[in-house]
Amino acid sequence: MKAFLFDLDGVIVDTAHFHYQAWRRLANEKLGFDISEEFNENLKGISRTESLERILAHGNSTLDEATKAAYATLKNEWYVELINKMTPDDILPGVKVFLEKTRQGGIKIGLGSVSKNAKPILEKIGIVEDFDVIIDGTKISKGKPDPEVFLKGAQELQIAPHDCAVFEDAVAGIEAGKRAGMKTVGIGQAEVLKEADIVFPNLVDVEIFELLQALF
Ligand code: B16
Ligand code: MG
Repeated sequence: MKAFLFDLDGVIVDTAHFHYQAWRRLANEKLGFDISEEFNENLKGISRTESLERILAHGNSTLDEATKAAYATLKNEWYVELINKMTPDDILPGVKVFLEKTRQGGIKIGLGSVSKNAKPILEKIGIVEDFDVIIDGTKISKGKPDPEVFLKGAQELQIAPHDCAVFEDAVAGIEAGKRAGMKTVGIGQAEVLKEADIVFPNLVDVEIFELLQALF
């Protein structure tokens, strides 16, 4: 195993809650319906435009393309207001230590996120320097479950996909990792992330050697 590729939202930080707040505000103020936290699960790892499509379908609503673009921009403005308040305290438990162990183990570190806000978030939480490569929504044309985001990460690191492991909290992200031909580590609930090679509730106390043994 030569590289670990990390998803951002749900693995490094919990921005899913901010995405939910901003989408909910849009649904309430502009679309005239509500979305539940349970429905928000369907938006994890899904691109901004596809998320809006899913919300509209959920509320049996349709909009013209110009309005969709305006609403996606508005949601992002509200989302950016929320992430601007993030600090290093927002890094999820176990992440910093796990990144250090990864580095010490001689394994490269990459980010594979479909978010166009990924880099500013890493800067806000002070860990942008920990990444050898950052692939985000500005560098890809297809969101998860398409494998593009992880294949680009491997390519930029010049490491073969089968020598990479993907860390993901979303079903769409695990599928993307598998389609890329990589090992997959689920972060969350095993009942949800059924397709992952192994699942941990979070990165607290995860040991590299034991993880690699479990994967092979
Ligand atoms: P943005 P990830 C994803 O990040 C989120 O899980 C998803 O909810 C969001 O819609 C997507 O980024 C796009 O984000 O609007 O900031 O470009 O899980 O791939 O790190
Ligand atoms: Mg995620």
